[in-house]
Amino acid sequence: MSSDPRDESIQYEGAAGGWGSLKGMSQVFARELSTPAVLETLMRQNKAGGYMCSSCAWGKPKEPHLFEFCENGAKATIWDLTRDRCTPAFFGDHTVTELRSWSDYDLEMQGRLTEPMCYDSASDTYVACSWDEAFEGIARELNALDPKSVVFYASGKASLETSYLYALFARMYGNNNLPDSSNMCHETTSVGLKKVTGSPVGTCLMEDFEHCDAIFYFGQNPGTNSPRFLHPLQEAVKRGCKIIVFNPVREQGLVRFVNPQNPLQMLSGHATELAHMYLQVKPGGDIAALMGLCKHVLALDDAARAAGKPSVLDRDFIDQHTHGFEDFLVAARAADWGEIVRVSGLARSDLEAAADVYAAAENVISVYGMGLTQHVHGSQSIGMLVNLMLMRGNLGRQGAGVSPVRGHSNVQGQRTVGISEKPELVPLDKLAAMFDFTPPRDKGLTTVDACEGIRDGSVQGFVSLGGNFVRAIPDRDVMEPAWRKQALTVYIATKLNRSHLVHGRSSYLLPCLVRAEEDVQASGPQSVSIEDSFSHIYGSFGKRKPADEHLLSELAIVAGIAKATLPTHPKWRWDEWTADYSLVRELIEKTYPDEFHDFNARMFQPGGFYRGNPAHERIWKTDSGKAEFTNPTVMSALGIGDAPGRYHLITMRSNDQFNTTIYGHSDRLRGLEGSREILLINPDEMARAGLQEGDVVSLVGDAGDGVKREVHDLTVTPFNLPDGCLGGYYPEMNPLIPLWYHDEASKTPASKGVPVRIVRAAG
Ligand SMILES: Nc1nc2c(c(=O)[nH]1)N[C@H]1C(S)=C(S)[C@@H](COP(=O)(O)OP(=O)(O)OC[C@H]3O[C@@H](n4cnc5c(=O)[nH]c(N)nc54)[C@H](O)[C@@H]3O)O[C@H]1N2
Ligand SMILES: Nc1nc2c(c(=O)[nH]1)N[C@H]1C(S)=C(S)[C@@H](COP(=O)(O)OP(=O)(O)OC[C@H]3O[C@@H](n4cnc5c(=O)[nH]c(N)nc54)[C@H](O)[C@@H]3O)O[C@H]1N2
Ligand SMILES: [Mo]
Repeated sequence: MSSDPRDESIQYEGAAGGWGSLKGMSQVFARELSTPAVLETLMRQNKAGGYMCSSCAWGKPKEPHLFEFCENGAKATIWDLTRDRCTPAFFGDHTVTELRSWSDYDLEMQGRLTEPMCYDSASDTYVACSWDEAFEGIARELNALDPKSVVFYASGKASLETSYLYALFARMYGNNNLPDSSNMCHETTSVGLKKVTGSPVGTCLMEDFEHCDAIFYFGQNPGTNSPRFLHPLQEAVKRGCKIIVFNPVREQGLVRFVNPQNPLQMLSGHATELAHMYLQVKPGGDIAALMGLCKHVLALDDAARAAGKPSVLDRDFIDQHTHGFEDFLVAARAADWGEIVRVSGLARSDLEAAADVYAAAENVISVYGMGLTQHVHGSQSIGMLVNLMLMRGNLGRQGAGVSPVRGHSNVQGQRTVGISEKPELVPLDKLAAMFDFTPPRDKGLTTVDACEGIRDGSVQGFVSLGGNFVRAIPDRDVMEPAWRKQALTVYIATKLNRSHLVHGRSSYLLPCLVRAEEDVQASGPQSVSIEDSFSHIYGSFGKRKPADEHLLSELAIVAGIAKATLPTHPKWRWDEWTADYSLVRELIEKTYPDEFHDFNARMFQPGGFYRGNPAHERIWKTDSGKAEFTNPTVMSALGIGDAPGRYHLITMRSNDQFNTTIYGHSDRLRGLEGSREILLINPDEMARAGLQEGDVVSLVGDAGDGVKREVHDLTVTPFNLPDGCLGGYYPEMNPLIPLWYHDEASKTPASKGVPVRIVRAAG
């Protein structure tokens, strides 16, 4: 396929941003946007002293724009601040069995939950209860269960303060079963990047984007998932920085962009062309593509040295800071161009041209998202990406580094303050001393482990701090029935979703405040804090009137459950912590003094405060004490290879959704409107398969394990994609992903290369 970003193709070619993004927002939310309080909230979004958007984890600049929000951040805020309410009367009118037949969209459209609800099996409805009844009921169930059989999931939004107490409570209760949405997302980074750089998070700061000469951009879709990233990308391109994109899909956000904050661009409609080269790599083809880049950089180095010119490699850096280079050299020289081209689906000349850009650039940043992490060998792709960066010392200096773009607004921070199933990552000795208890030391359950436990009955209780777990996980058709065999499910949530209806024998729905809302406790109004993709911590202060008088903050709910469940202890001050969150920040500071010193004083600093990252300082906390070159054991990141009739399915997000929350049916930036029940496939593959546009087909799993996996009624839609792959939406496609199909190192489900076959509808 062409690498020319201006190429016309069978999909929307308008720019990202521009009038479209304003229209996208106002069409969906005309009614809410007319409310002055909503506009006032948006004006405070992502600004020092304001409130931090609950959508993505992109950084909040020191000098914010007048409107420091994007189309999708605004949608998330407005979605939270809806006027609709899902009250006890609603639950009285509908049995849970009936509600299970509703669409996910219709469930969330009922609006904000208002009162704590408890499942009543006699009437098959959720009925209102008091907070005390909820806490005591949950405590009774938890105390009747084996602590090892209970899971404490978190979905990446809740604040640092709440997350710290949540993890503490799980450990006091007796387990490390603290999977996070990160286990379906960037856990490949937490494990894979840590292995080679010693740091589980990105090494870049936001300022680095002002100093880079090239950006190598893998499998992340900023136009939809982190739109404020388009501003620094546009500025970088204007400075002459070259962006090289590797993505099977031509995402418009990376092709061209009209800045909605720039009146001249808005009026003239003049877009900035972003991608210098757009390489439509095959799903899972990144290891091969990166190997091609590395091979060509080596060839350039050989040629330079033969000609008596300076080395293309940063040999001083390699000698001083890395381990394993000689072995990697052997592997890279041995790698076969034929295989690289076949697996990546890219032309050798394109890879060489991209490597020329890499070698000519003084400073390079690599960016990546789910396109790398959600593969069976995703951690090896990250290893290969770091190999490329290490060759020219592009780590730990200004304008260079690795920048994974995280998902939920505080997903990185939740890990920082102890939500982790990996006890070795948590300062347990310190917690033991601070709180006078014996923390469990055994390994906790990841998301996939938790699912296996639910399937085989060993997990009997599931507490969910946000999220919509049963919709987000693989193998939905196996998991949903198994889910209901649990003794207890507890959901701390803002809106009704599918997971709440697939409940355990005893089940509680606990409605909470959102981040934009005022949180008043005994000591007065409270603020909370979050961490972004660049390891910066920000305070957030909500001002909106709460959606309902019965709502509690997430922190108060967690503390309420903990207090009711655990014995009293003079050091376990749940009421005091709830009354004054600055006391919780003091605990965080005491637990992590290097990162969080002067936490309360620094949290509202413009641009946030940096908690530091050793790899950014070229301190490598790896086994060898150096940054690691690694040799991939495979060329394709896919877990299951090609076979006749088999396709590799990419499950993707539309522009009108936040994960399992569907705002509407417009995927504007891809030119796809009106339906999510579609199957994207390129016209050549359509012809080979004898399919016509508009045909209705099914997808069936092709993982070879004998388990039946199916999704029906998908409309065939021609789309610009590489051969051999298909596109469809997450979460609709989740029944097709086998639970065991995950990254080998981190167990992140491999949602981007799912083996499937197309089956025509009968008749
Ligand atoms: N508006 C909005 N914002 C969001 C979210 C949302 O749903 N809506 N979700 C949030 C969350 S939790 C997360 S994790 C992030 C997710 O943000 P992203 O990391 O952008 O995740 P995806 O949209 O799932 O997919 C990323 C890209 O990977 C490409 N891709 C697929 N397979 C491959 C491959 O094999 N190789 C390469 N190179 N590319 C591939 C896809 O075409 C797609 O463009 O966004 C966060 N922000
Ligand atoms: N096939 C496929 N599957 C995937 C992915 C994929 O790309 N493809 N992506 C994966 C990724 S990256 C992720 S992160 C997971 C996401 O998985 P989750 O994080 O579990 O799911 P979300 O859809 O983000 O959760 C939405 C729900 O959270 C609740 N909620 C919203 N705001 C708040 C709040 O402020 N507080 C509380 N307590 N609750 C709130 C609402 O009730 C809402 O219904 O899905 C994963 N699953
Ligand atoms: Mo995510």
